[in-house]
Amino acid sequence: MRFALCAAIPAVLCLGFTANYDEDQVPDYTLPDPLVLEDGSPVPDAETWREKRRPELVALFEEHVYGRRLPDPPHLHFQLVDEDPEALGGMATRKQVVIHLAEERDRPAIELLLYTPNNVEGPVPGFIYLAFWGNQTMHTDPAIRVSTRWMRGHGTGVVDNIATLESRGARVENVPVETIIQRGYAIATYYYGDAAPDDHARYRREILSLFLDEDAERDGAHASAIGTWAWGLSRGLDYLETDDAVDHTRVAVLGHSRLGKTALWAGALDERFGMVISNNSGCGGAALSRRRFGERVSRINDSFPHWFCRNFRNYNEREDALPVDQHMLVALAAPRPVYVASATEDRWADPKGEFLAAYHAGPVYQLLGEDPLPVHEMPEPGVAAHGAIGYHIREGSHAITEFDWGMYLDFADKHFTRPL
Ligand code: GTR
Repeated sequence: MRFALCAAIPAVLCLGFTANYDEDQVPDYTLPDPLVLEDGSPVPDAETWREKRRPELVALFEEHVYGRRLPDPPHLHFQLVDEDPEALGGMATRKQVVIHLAEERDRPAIELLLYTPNNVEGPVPGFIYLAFWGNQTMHTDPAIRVSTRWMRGHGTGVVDNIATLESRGARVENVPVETIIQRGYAIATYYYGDAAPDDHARYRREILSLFLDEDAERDGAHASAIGTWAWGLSRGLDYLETDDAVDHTRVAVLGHSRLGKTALWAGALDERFGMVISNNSGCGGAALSRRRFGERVSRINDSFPHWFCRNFRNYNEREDALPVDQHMLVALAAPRPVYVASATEDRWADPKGEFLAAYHAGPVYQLLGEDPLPVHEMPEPGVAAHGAIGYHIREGSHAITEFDWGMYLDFADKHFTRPL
């Protein structure tokens, strides 16, 4: 899926913004060192990383990029609204669970769809994935509840910002459910708009209505939409912790594009996720901001002012002043396996910047005794580079494809089958 017209054309004026796609025009930059504390002293060992540097970095990302994390929910109640032990022709068990977050209120609530394989002894490892236009777009299974939430207008089968029955299966290419099940994994999804509508005027209407008032943005580090979508992923994991079919210690959090940014932030905040996967996440996700290639901080803040906190706007045209860069976000997954994936035509997301963020997270992994990326240069398209940090670049455009999932399943096989 592509939202950015700017991405389609080499260098184009978009909302008065010209993207750079020329590697020679990438400025010189110095990345902040993930292994140097704010007071200038080095991080010599795993304990200093864990006790001092990691919390420092989380706080810096909260203050300057994604906004402060939300507190635990005031109320949490799981309502199983559907269960079919013979779903997908008998290969899987389907459950749909409404995660209630407020007492005596229907909303806010998150609707989780879960398939678990029937032919494998549980509990099984799995993936939790954010859906763009409702769980019903992920598969043609007619029992999937159709989202009734507000959604952005350009999805197939979305009329007047509401999903219609036409949207069933409209995004089947995003998640190869049968393949995932056949390989012995569970797959859970929720519609990100359950947590926060993806619209500046509306994003506070669901979960944030529990925590923020209308003046919230006076606080430069107010909770953002990305932070709220990430919080919702953690509530999904709260449910998975209660489901015996799933091994909740081996759940990979995975998202594409804006939801790839979200997956990285969710994995940074919530260390219960056993693996973190970012697909084509670009600016504000895996791509290094300081490269100023493709989409930039100023452009993303102008186009999507609710995605990040207000303080992030202080770095429009001033990327070098950021106290962090995105390799540090990748490093916050450590020592858990983390994966960054790019696509050759997705220059808006800066594939090289995504690769370099994965690469420069390496020293943190090494400090913690884990393998960094096994390569020093970007691999050829289609070739896997899988240490505890994984990377691939695939031929093609901005999307999550069966090929990407094949790589993620291989990576999960490699890491989730290791003795814990
Ligand atoms: C674009 C945005 C990107 C990316 C993408 C998406 O419009 O500029 O940062 O997140 O949307 O989410 O598909």
